[in-house]
Amino acid sequence: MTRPGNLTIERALALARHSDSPDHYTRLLYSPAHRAASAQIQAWMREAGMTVRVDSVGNVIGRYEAATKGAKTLLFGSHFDSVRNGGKFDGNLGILAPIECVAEMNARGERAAVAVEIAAFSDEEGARFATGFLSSKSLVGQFDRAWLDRCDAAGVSLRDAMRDAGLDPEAAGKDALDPAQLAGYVELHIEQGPVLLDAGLPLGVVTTISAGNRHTLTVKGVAGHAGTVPMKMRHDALTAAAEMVLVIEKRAGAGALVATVGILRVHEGSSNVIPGHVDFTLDIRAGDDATRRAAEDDIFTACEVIAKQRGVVLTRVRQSESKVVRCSEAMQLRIAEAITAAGVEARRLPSGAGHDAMMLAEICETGMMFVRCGAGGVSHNPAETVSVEDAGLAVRALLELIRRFPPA
Ligand code: HGY
Ligand code: MN
Ligand code: MN
Ligand code: MN
Repeated sequence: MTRPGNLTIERALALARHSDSPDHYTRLLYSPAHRAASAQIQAWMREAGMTVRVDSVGNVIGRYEAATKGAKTLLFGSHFDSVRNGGKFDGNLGILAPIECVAEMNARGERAAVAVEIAAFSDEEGARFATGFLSSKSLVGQFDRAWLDRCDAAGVSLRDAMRDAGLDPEAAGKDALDPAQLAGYVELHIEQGPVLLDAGLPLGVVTTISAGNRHTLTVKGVAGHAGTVPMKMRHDALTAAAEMVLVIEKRAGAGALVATVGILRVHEGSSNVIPGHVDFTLDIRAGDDATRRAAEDDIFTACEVIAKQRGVVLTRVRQSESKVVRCSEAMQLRIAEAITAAGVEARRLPSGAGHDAMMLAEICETGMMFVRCGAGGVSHNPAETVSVEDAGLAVRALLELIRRFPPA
């Protein structure tokens, strides 16, 4: 085996060159770069001795047979779409490291007691259609056909984008996995935070995955001439939204949750027009659902008061919701044993980020293994980085996990 982790890191950097933008890494669902990345992942899976299929929403699923026919399947996976101007390892690492493992086993003619599948999910971030976890939801039978009518910023519907990508929207979501075939799901992912870095540890075992709701809030005021309308007579949609954004930040600062306004759009904006129509996104997360719900109630009540005071109209849509997920104890133990066998202390920690594992947890024993993030633990940022050593230890630990997995 070449130095474990080398192949994974090299390929992550190569895969990031399939980007929608020439000057930073962005890969949105079904874009030309997304399709090129899909083809590249398929080629690497075949090279590793896997058979490959592409499902109804563009998930790429590689399969490496077990030593005996009829064995259950241990599924690995993560996503190959990205946020805008993202990091090269978010998602991709959880596809490429398991491929390196299978390539190593294949080179030795080695088979495990379970079949190994790797799912490269086509859309986890939801950056194009605001449909978080679309493709893992589809794989667990939760595809929402209403998503087909959602449009991206250019007005292209998911339905048309699927057709352009050679997929049949009518077939979307009709090929969910059979849970009875699964021995479990394990997602390798970068931590996207500083905990392992601060602890001086390369790998971790995820205990819970915090849940996030995503909303779009729309503020309608009165557009007007920037030069003639006195300040006191304005119903400025943008200053109302700005006050709401600061209220959101203040409420989240009250503790035990995080809230982010990642996108704010002034519709038909001009420098000499008082904004009449603004919308903004709200991503709100907490370690438990009750805390998050209470914060949502407080925030929406406070925003309504601001709207009334400023004579603007506030409407809101919840784009997606997810519940806090506890990784299965059995899988946490298996992952911890594998990490220990790779010669590393197995630290347990929660995940503040959401992951496809949240969806798979609904149908099978699910766990996650974290890899230390360099550069201060930053992620969703081009500075995101992982060392070859840590990727190598992750490959070693995953191989231990596969080799120890009992015939289910
Ligand atoms: O938003 C998240 O937590 C993940 O990166 N989709
Ligand atoms: Mn992400
Ligand atoms: Mn991710
Ligand atoms: Mn994720």
